[in-house]
Amino acid sequence: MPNSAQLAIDILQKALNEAPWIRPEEQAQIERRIVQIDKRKNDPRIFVAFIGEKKAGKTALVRALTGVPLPVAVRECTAAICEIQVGLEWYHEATYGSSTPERHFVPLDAQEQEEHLEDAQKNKKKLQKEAKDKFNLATKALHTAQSRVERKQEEKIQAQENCSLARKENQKALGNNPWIWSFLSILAWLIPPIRRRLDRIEETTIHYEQQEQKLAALTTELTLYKEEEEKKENEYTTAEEHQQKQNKKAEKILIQAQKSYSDAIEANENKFQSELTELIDVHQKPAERITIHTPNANIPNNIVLLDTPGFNTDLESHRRKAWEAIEELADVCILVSDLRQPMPDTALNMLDQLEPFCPFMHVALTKTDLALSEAEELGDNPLEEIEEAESVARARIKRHWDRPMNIWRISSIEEHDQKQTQSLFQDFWEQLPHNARELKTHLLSIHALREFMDILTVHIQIHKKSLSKIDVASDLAYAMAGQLEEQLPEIEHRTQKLLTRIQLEATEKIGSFEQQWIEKIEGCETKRTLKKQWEQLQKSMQQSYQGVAQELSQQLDYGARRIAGQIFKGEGEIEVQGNELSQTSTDVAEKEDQSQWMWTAGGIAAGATVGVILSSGMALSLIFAAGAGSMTRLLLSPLSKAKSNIINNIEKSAEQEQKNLQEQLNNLKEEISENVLQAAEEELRLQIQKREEEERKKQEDSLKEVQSMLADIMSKREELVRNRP
Ligand SMILES: Nc1nc2c(ncn2[C@@H]2O[C@H](COP(=O)(O)OP(=O)(O)O)[C@@H](O)[C@H]2O)c(=O)[nH]1
Ligand SMILES: [Mg+2]
Repeated sequence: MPNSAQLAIDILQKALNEAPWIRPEEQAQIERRIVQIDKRKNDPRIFVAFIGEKKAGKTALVRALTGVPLPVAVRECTAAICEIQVGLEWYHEATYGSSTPERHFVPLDAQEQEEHLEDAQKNKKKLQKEAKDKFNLATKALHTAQSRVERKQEEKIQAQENCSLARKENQKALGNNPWIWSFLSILAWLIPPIRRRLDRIEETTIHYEQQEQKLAALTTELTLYKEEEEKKENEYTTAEEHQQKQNKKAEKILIQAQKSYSDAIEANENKFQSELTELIDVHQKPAERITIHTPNANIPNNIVLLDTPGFNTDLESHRRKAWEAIEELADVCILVSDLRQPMPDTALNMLDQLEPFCPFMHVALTKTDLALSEAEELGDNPLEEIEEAESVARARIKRHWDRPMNIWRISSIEEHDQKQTQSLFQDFWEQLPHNARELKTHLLSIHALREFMDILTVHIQIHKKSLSKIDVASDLAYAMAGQLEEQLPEIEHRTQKLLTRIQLEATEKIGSFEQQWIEKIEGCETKRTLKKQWEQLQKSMQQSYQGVAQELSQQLDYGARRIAGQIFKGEGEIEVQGNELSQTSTDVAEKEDQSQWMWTAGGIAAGATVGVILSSGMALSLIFAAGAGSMTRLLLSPLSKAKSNIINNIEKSAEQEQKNLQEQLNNLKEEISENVLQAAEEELRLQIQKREEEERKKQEDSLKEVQSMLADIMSKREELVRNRP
């Protein structure tokens, strides 16, 4: 496995782990690249992809090169990615979507027919041998009979000669007058020459008769032999006819067996072809990918041909499929284009897209046969027209692809064209660069890093944009602060309610002090205790009034802050929604019950001053208290009179203090409302500012993070680019 692949996978994986802000679709894209690169690791095969516009003739070319019966049509046809390689037997398997094959080729069983065929072949041999043996025997018997006849004929000729010699001898012995010898025979005993002559005659006659008998016997024998020969001849003819008949019979059986075997083979071929059509044709139920094995393609084992749907197909999913296959698999691309309209713009654009993925690209200009005949029909010079078309193609490609490449002119349909195309590609297969695969992996790795860099660049832009957007968010917030002002009547209303409540409380509190003081005065039994008590009371009255004023001002502060909180929260009226701020205020609302929610930070300026204002009004009440007259005068009066005098003073003082508090609180109404509003605004501003700063810091930090990641990947990529295999 080339180092670049593992290096790229490691870089991408690490970056993905460190970048939780990557969006799901970006993550999916990077993970897809990782899978693509990873898949290439253990696959040594070189993939040659046939790409181009629909109907350019890609499938027809692959078909011509491999003999695989891929569906070809005048209309757009190929909808699946087809991987074709050499195998021991015809085979295909289809994958739909997931990576496990879902359908594969199961051939029809042709074993029975094959056995039949073998039997018929054996039977033919046996019958032929039997008939031949018989025929040979008959031939041999005939030959024997024939040679016997020949020999007998020779013997007969010899016997005929002997016979005629014997007859001549006999005639010679008899002389010219044979009849005389019967007369002379009586004289034979007297005359020795006659006797000798007579002996001679008798001897030659016997010899002659013997020879004649012999000849007659031979003639009979020859007749028999001839008859025998004739019989053998008949037998021979029968044997010959038998042999011919047997041969014919065996031949017939064999032909039948051959036919049913080839029918079975054809049925399988048809099945294979129709299944392929079903799996590939746009109009049927095409699979995603199909792997096809062919036993008789003349391509090297380590090469896979890839037929793809046209990249200008109307179906987006097919375009994507074709493109993904090219990205992931194509080590070498063959751009197929109709010679009659060579290299249209879509094809040229494809070249630009291919560049980062494809180390080697070549061009096949198809349908040369059609171009030739069309030129001929138009009365043009066909060869010139073709040369012209090729040079147009070459010129157009040149602007988009400057690496070395082949440009072939081919035809894919007629058998002789297919043969020529095959032989044209033969050299090409043999000369495929051995590092094509490694180079492609390298390119893909570099491209994947580039893609990640693009994603990071987009993130940097997004970060920068949202940094400037923080101001926009605060603009919005300030606009809402303006809205707060509109809440003034509401604030005043609530403040009035608060004041009324506090006034009531003040009255109650002072009333209860008054009660206590009066009880204390009334409880004095002597003038001495009365004096002491009154002196103490005068001191503590100031403290008590101060205490009440402080408590009230605390309540006022608390109440004002609550109003500020309620108004700021708006209780549904002013809600800061659609930006960061609303989230924060919701968070707060979640933490605290709405009715409890109050202004916590900052404080209400009114609250801080109220205490002072309230207590500064107290002087008059104290003077009223002191207005009870001098202690000596008091003590000179009878005890009961003194007590009622003091009590009177206490009542006046408390009344004055209540009045004083009420007046002051009434005067505070506007100021408090105003302060509530200001505080709310100030608080809003502070919070916005704080969050804005936090947000800015966060964004700046992550911007820095993305920038450093980008720089890191960029340098690693550059290193990878330098170390091209
Ligand atoms: N005469 C002729 N027709 C061809 C040739 N190549 C393809 N065709 C026809 O062009 C049409 C489209 O071919 P096909 O291979 O399906 O195109 P693809 O979409 O690029 O795969 C079909 O009707 C083919 O028969 C060729 O070399 N000569
Ligand atoms: Mg096709």
